[in-house]
Amino acid sequence: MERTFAIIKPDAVERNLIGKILERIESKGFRIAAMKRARLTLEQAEGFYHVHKERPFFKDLTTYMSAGGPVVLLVLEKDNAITGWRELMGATNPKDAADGTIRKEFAVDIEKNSVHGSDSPENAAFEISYFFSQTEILS
Ligand code: DGI
Repeated sequence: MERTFAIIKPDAVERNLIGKILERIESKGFRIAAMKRARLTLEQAEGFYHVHKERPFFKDLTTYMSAGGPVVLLVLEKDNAITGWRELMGATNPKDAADGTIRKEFAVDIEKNSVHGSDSPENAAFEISYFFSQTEILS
């Protein structure tokens, strides 16, 4: 059993898509091990996306993820959860996302792309501990 970290981003929360996205997650066999709503501060968003700090879109991304509205933070569990959640999310740019993926169905554009998912075991461990304490995660 593997854990990954997911965010339902401001664009999806604002459009009342939390339930539809959770339904997709659960129907693919993921267990929701932890979940909370939050409004990120700019500092939290900058720390979370620190690997992108030299990228041209860093300021827009962190501003969007903080000032854009509340998000839903999730820990998901399943065999091969990291890869499985990346597959269900689809490509970063919804124009490139495969049919049947969450981003293909719901994302607005490359920035407002509705969901986040960890891309490696190291990043999953960092991202889960960035937002959740051990006592908040129930297998
Ligand atoms: O892991 P992903 O979310 O699929 O993609 P990533 O880790 O390469 O980038 C993180 C987020 O940064 C992505 O979900 C949206 C944003 N982003 C990535 N590339 C671009 C971008 N935003 C803009 N505006 N332009 C980009 O080229």
